[in-house]
Amino acid sequence: MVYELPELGYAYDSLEPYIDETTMRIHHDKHHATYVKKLNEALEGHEELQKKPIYILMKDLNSIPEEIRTAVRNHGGGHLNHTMFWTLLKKNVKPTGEILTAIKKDFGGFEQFQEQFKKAALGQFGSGWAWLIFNPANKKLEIVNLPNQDSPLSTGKIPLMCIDVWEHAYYLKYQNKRDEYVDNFFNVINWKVVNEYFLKLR
Ligand code: MN3
Repeated sequence: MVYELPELGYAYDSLEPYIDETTMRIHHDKHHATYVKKLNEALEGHEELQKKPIYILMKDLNSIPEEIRTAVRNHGGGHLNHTMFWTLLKKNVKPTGEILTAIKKDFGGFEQFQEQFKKAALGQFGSGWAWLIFNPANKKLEIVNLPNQDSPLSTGKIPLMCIDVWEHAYYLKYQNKRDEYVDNFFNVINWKVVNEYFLKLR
């Protein structure tokens, strides 16, 4: 095993009632674990690639040999995206710091940001993620949605915050009501951590 499933870092039930314990257990222990397992299988025999952190592989997918590129894109993306996602979750943390200032500046206000983020999360047809990213090209925050396990890093964007809108992320509790899941997700964003990721760009 080269890549490993990271610890969640907090209790599975600590996001209740917004994200339920069973969903967190299955999502982390089964879904994320499977991405890690399949990523490791894909990279068997590719010692040079195994030495690199996963974000480096995702930044430059074209450098991955074609026969394993799709597997790395899917399972490497799954590993990277979920690894970030777990760090972003904590109940009742208010938006704070320079990230809040930048959100207000680039979206016209925090409520406008929330609206646009929700729209991206609901507008992702099928499986995927909505992202708050930093675009190095114009130095602005932007919201994008991407299908499957695609990473913003693969298109030169820096991910700061994200919501998983694969059905496995919410279906047990919310069934078809993705909009309720997204509304409640705003109660579990750890803005302190998002702010730290934003400050690292300086
Ligand atoms: Mn997921």
